[in-house]
Amino acid sequence: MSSKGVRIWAALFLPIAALPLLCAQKVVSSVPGETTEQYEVRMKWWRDAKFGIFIHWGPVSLVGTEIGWSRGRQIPVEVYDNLYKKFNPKKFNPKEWARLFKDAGAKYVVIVTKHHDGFSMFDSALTDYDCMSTPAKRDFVGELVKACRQEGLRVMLYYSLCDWYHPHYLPRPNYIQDPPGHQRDFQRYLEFMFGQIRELCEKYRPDGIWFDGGWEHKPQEWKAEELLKMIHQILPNEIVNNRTGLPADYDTPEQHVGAFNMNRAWESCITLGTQWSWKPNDRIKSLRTCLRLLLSCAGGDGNLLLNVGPTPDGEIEERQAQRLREIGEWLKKFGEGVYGTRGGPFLPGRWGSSTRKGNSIYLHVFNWDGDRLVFPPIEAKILKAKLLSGGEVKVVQTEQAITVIVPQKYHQELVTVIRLDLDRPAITLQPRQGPEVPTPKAHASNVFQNNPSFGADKAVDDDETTRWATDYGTHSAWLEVDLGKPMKIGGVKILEAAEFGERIRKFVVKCKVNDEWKTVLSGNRVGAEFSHKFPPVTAQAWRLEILEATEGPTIYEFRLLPARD
Ligand code: H79
Repeated sequence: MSSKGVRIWAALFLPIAALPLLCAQKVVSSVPGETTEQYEVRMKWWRDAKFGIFIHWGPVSLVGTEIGWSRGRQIPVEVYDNLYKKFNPKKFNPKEWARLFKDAGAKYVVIVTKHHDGFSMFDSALTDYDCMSTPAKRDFVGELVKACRQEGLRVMLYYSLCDWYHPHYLPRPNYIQDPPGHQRDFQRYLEFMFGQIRELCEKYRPDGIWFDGGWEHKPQEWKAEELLKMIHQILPNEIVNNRTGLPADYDTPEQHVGAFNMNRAWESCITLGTQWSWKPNDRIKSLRTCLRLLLSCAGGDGNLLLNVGPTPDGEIEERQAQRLREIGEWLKKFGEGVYGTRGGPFLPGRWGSSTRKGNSIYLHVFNWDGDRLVFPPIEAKILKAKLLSGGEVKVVQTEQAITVIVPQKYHQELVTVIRLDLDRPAITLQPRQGPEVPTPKAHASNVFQNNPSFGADKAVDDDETTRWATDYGTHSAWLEVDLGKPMKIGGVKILEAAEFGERIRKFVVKCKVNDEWKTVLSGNRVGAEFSHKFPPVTAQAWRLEILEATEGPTIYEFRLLPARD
């Protein structure tokens, strides 16, 4: 039987006394022959951390386009490759950055040392295309590593295997023309790459390497096994991600939350804005969304690696910095349900997510079914329930269900946190479905090119990265929402995709009472974020009527806020 087969079989039938035996089994990891127990010891800090910060920074930040990808596309190669001569981040203060990451509640950072564009942000003896050739002449990576360590943060280094700058990298990017007679020799690139990774390990002694850009070659072509062996010879406890093409220690879903998985470590990397490297006037995700991402990752037994893109001056812009501090403030109050937890037992969903530690289950609730949530039953007895975010919670446990009741006035706009204390370790519970909450149904007068990616439902999916859009030339439109049952609503929040212009110039919000549409709110501009409270009304059907728009209106979120009185 395969080792995976043994593990699944064992998990189902073996008594707890057999656990040490289980741990002797081999695991899929970056260290050949490692046992599950050895793997878990090596991964412990990373598993407990739950939250890390990703940093994408380089000469490209001067032009504000995407790192790596904009070379030879939006930015001509000759321009891109000479940006480093002007890269002089006068305000770069690594201690301030490290303090900010610490204040955000992050436990580790991942620093881009070389992206696909080939520029080394560390002092490399193997190339002059590095930070020491900038007017700043500073080892940005080195300074940052030191400052982060001083704040007690773990440090991992990002390294792109693909390198579209190196003269011996293959395949040659189609926007590059080699001088006549130049023969590319991939082996020479590999020597350079191995050399740089050796430099990173020996010089900065990171806690892990975060590879990227492996998709242009098979792991064998990268000599990935040899690469991991070299890394572990220098640093035996190193953690390595899966992007050499070998599975190594953990999976890396990008720009989305990974699926629930207790058997394989994973980390979602997600941008705080919409781009990896600095983009001026970028849209920054709301605090609610950031917490939702963090808690969905934790609830799925994964980590969140949240990306910041510092400015060309060397600052983390105030809007990003503020969001990080807000996350940190929240974590100071509610971190006990995040750090050191495992995901489950209830699967994450629209309702929220759950984590567990010791004898406790933490429920992180984002959406309710009225004043309650109905969970499937669990084998353990609930001894106590506490509403950590303030107020009173009532829990009714039967053989059929667990009903968690919290009066609407205690529902938090960010997230409501409940701790259930059990009569046994929460980790003994098998994962199971979470509660169902009604999903609003939406339809609209017009959808951009009838494209479902811009459908009316995108305005009520509680995801501010997707939007409802209308056709060009649309100057009025409506969006109708059916909540599934009558709900007492006390306000709205509307997020317009204002980066395309504040198109809405006149609108009303209506609800259907006794078969008649009643106006509860009227206004002019909406903009990036519009919130308004009104006297509570109980209704099932709601409408946003856009009476005047300069161009086809488009909306990320139309959220009806439950009345809290
Ligand atoms: O470093 C970050 C990204 O630059 C890098 N991985 C994260 C951590 C990455 N490398 N490749 N990809 C992401 C996939 C890229 C896809 C796209 Fe594109 C790049 C979509 C838009 C820009 C290529 C260019 C495909 C469409 C345009």
